[in-house]
Parts: sequence; structure tokens; C-alpha cells
Amino acid sequence: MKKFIYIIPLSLLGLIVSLPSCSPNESKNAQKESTKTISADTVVAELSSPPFVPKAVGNRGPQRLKVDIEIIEKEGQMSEGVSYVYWTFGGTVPGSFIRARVGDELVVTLKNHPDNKLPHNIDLHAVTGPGGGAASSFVAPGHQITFSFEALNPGLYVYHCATAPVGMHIANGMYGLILIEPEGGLEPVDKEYYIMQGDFYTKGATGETGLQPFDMGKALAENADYVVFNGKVGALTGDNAITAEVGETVRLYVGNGGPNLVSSFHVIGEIFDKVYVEGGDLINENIQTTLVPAGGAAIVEFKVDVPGELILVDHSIFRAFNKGALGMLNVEGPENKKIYSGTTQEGIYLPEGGTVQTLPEEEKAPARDLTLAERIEEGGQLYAKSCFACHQGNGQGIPNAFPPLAQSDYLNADVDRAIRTILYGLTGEITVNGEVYNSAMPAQGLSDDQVASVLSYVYNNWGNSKAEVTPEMVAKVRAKK
Ligand code: HEC
Ligand SMILES: [Cu+2]
Repeated sequence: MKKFIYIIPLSLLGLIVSLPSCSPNESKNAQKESTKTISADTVVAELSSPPFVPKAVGNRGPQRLKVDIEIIEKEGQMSEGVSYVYWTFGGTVPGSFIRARVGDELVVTLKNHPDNKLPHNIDLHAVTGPGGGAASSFVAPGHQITFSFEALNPGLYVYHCATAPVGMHIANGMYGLILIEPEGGLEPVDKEYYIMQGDFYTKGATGETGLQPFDMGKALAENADYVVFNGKVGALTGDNAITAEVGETVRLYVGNGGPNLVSSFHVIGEIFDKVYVEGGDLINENIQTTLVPAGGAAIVEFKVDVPGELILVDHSIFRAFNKGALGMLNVEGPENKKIYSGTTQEGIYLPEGGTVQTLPEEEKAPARDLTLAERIEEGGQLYAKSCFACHQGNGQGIPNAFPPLAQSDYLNADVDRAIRTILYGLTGEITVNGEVYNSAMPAQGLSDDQVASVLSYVYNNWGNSKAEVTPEMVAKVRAKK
């Protein structure tokens, strides 16, 4: 997945290292030189595909860095069964991560692949100069173009295409991050990852399958069908989840390509020890949620203390659970019960302080004699309240995160097991329609009556087996435990 560093003969290493941390005049001269052909003291920059980043600059001096980016327009997967034609810097959304240091001279070459249909350019927010480079980098398919700039300010910056219609080029995935490290480099950490949010607008509704073209009307109305990390639903879940070990410090380079929406970036189950606010020098500490503006970035750091699955979200939460802005960080290692105990006791809560444990009223209430149609109707309302957020409106689930209930072989094979799932929750590896899920569904705290209704609704929709579930069946399963 990573591209690797390649270094042009380094016989002149001494010269590079002693290059300018220099006066403005000197650097101007250096820039002029660099517009000529690349000379021997130029180092080819290591670029990386998300969610990875190139290796840290460390303590090196300023260099002349050659940054080659190929623009590729290609079809990719937005979500299960949904494809989209992405326009990319380097073949991925977000584009290749560029890592340099203050004082580096970056010689940027944009190559517009001959199979592409459109001209493009690049505006790097790390550039001091007209259009952030856009004015000098407009390039037609089958052509390449080169310009250079000196990285004057440290920070984490967005780059994007700025060819008209600009919004459309960004909406199709033309953005990425460039990190300019300060002199001496950022403090080393154990794990670093590259995450970038983007909003997408498709002709069809969210989840509608097939090749979906860009929808200008929805983009203008800022009515996104998908809000995702790293270009698609599920880019950071299941097998694609990022990982860390207990005790490690994780640094996330978080960007937001937009084009429209601001991200309320949050990690469920962690607190950011440090946030480099807006990707700049200001460090805030002990932060729950940080705002990442469209066309902006932030660096967040946290030490992971306990094992488990941390969920990365845009805390504008419908985007996370319904439009895709959800990722996972799997932390492995020993438990620390002092920091997080897990459930220590589960019992019945009686506000009057009674000592006798009885079932809640609802569950004691005698089962009502409803027809199947009435059950399904009531079940639909319960589904919207209790299940929708995870299993989604048409029971389609979310790839790699929440299994489908629609035409689920797992569901249809065993009604008692489905009842147990709702009553007691479900953890551990299961296979649904050939896909492996290994996650956790919480116990739902529903009465026998409610479990009967919601399952009758699920079984009688979306091509399922049409089984009827009655409160008596639920009571029987409950009695077995
Ligand atoms: C917080 C998210 C969440 C909610 C809310 C939730 N589930 Fe689940 N559900 C899951 C996850 C995750 C799994 C897979 C668990 C595993 O991997 O072991 C699952 C598994 C299942 C399964 C078995 C697998 C399959 O696809 O057939 C059924 C049936 C099910 N849920 C039904 C429901 C119903 C009905 C509700 C509402 C009453 C509900 N769930 C609410 C997350 C949720
Ligand atoms: Cu473009």
C-alpha cells in the first residue's frame, strides 16, 4: 500500500544539510534554481496512501524534495454495491500524504494521466503564493507540470484541486494533507495515521446501488448522501480498522476536504491528551471533540490505556451511523480494571430502594393478544427507536460494522437465537451472508411483548422468512437462561 522512498545520489548530502535555514533573499535564489531540471541534491519524497503516513523528518536539515503526484480518475466503491467515479491525487481518497519540514524546497510535479477526461491543478494550503500553486499547475490530460515552493510555516495543511467547478473537483475526492514539520521534527510517537473526512453527493439516495453520478443540486444544497473517512463507507472499519497496543501514544493527522461540511471529530472511548488546534502551533489539552473545518486540519494525540474498540466519528452523529463517518481503532493488550472495570454488576434498579428484585412492570404485564399485523406495526416503531441506528433503515446494516437483518441467513436460521440476541445482546465472531462480524450488540432491555413485536417486524420485512414471534416464545427463551 505504501510507496517507498527513493533517494537520488546522496554524494552531496553535506551540501543539502547545510542548505538554507536562510534569509529570504537566499531562499528566493534557491527557488529560482529549482525551476531548472532537478539536480543531484534532490531527494524524492516518500508519499503514502491513507491511513498511513511517511516516516518522520526527524532532525534532518532542509532539503530539496521532489514530489510527484499522478492524477487518476477512476471508479471505486463508495459503499456495499455503490460505486462512484473518484478523481484522485495519487489514486486514493484522500490523496497521497506529503511530509516535509520547514525550510524544505518542494518541487511539485503534477501528472494528469492520459486516460483522464479533465484538466486539474493543485492548491496546497502550505504554499505562500498565488492560488497556493493552483495558478502555476493547471494541467490537461496527458500532460505534466512542475512548480516549486519553500515551506515557510510549519503545520498540517490541506491540499486540493482548484479547477472550476472547484466544488465538484473537491466533491469527487481531490484533496489530501501535507505536513510541514517544525525544525527538529515533531516529537516521536508510537503510531501515526492519516484520516480525512469528505462529504459526497450522489444522484441516488444514500445506499442506492449501482454507479452513482455526482449530484450538483444536492451539493449546492449541502445535502450529503455520504459523509465518510478516507473516501468510502468502511474505509476504517473491520479489517481496515487502524490498530494500536495498550500503552502506546497514537497521533492522528485529521483533515477535512469538505467540500461543505465541518467535522466534529471525536473518538468514542478516548480523550485527546493533545490537540494541535487547526493543525497549527497552539496545543490544547484534554479535549473530547475537536472541530475540523472544511479545508482545514487538526493533529490529535492520545495514549491508549485499555484494550477495546475505539470508534472514530463525526459527532454530528447521523453522519456517523447513517452516512458513513465512522472508523475504528482496535486497541490490543492487557485489561486495566482500575481505569475501566467493564460492567461490574447488573441488576434491577428500584428507586424506592426495595431489596426484592422483580422484573420491571413492562415485563410483568400480561402478554397482549395482538394480531400479526398489529405486532408488525408496533414492531416498526420499536425498530426505528432501538435498532435503526445500527442496522439501518432497510435492515441493510453497515459493511464491516453492523450485520444486515435484510435476508440475513443468520437471522432466518434460528428464531430462538434471534430472541436471545435481542434479550441478552451478542458478542464474538458471527458470519452473516458470508461476511464475518466481530463486534458487540448491546442487550436491548425490551419486554417480551416488545421483543415479539420488533422481531415479527424484522422477520416480515426485507425478504426475510416471515416467521411470527409471540411473547410466549420470548418467555420460553427467557425461562431457559
Ligand atoms: C448499537 C448497535 C446495535 C443496535 C442498537 C442493535 N444491534 Fe443488532 N447487532 C449489532 C451488532 C454489532 C451485531 C453483531 C454482533 C457480533 O458481531 O457478535 C448485531 C447482531 C444482530 C443480529 C444477528 C445477526 C444478523 O444480522 O442476523 C440480529 C438478529 C440483530 N442484531 C437484531 C437487532 C434488533 C432487532 C435490534 C433492535 C431491537 C438491534 N439488533 C439493535 C448492533 C446493534
Ligand atoms: Cu481537479
